[in-house]
Amino acid sequence: MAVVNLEERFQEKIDAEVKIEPKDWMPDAYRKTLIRQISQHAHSEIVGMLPEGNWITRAPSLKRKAILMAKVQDEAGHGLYLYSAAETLGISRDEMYDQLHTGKAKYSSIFNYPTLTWADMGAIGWLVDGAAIMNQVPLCRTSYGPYARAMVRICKEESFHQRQGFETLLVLSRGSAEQKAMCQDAINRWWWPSLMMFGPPDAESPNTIQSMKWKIKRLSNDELRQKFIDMCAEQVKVLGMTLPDPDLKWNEERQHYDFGPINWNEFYEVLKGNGPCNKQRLDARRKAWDEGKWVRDAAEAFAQKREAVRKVA
Ligand code: BYC
Repeated sequence: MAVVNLEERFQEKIDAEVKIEPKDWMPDAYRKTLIRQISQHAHSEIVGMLPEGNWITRAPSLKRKAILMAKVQDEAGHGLYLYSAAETLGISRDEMYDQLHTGKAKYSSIFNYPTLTWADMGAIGWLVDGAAIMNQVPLCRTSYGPYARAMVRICKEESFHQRQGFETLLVLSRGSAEQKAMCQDAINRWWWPSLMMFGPPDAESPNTIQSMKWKIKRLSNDELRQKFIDMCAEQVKVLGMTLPDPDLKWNEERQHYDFGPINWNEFYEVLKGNGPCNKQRLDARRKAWDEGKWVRDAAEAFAQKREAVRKVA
């Protein structure tokens, strides 16, 4: 069949909400976009373990430690589902890791910021996981079957993560003057980077139009960002805290909150590798890869041994 026809039939399937599965024909650009997005998403989960992992040994109680450990483990699990989903598109896990370690593949800008106090664990849960869910719930209906199915479970876990973050902040917000100040400071530092998680403004987003046509993305970067701001502007009142934006104001006509300018220069600098922790994060991932070599070698040797026994039997 001519490629034009194949492309037309492919788009018809998408328009009819039929999921695309690994063995189906798909345009090269669709495959490439998905590999880019899913692998970037997987890398974000794995790198995202680092800022929180930093606080496991310093959690203020055994209960908080157990919760934080479970959350960080969930993130490892999310990374693994996503790497598996990307593999169905014909890229190997080693290739993806290599792209991360050589700086060829991106991961979410948010994980290049430091976690300075315990309140950051709450702010990450509330704001970072909150932004992640806002972005990822529509991905449960994304057009590529394996990605959509991975997202269902991920979203369930993310929603627990968000609640535990909010609860952590709620406890601090009702605590001593120092705890209140720590809570406000964490919100101040994480607010603007969280808004950048949704990606550049629609007018500067090279991928959005095509990704929406293919129903990889269901909502644009700006639409999701606005939904997130509307949600947080209300939730922050429950905490008795404020968001660090003097221009944040309910707009009756738009039925949305207006907000102040986002520093896109900072976003692009972080993407270029110039954020506060880019080097530290990549170094940690490369070190983990190098130090894990003996585990990979042992697993490989064991698999070969078992295969040899199976052949003899
Ligand atoms: N950070 O055309 P655009 C998590 C890149 S993990 C870095 O709008 P697209 C969690 C973009 O890749 C959260 N790069 O792109 C884990 C593109 O560059 P390339 C991660 C960004 O793909 C642990 C360029 O900018 N979530 O939830 O249409 C603990 C132009 O952008 C960012 C996902 O990955 C950024 N923030 O839209 C807690 C969700 N934004 O690749 C939480 C899945 C943009 O062309 N991904 N770029 O060189 C998506 O939904 C979309 O990929 C994005 C960007 C909305 C992020």
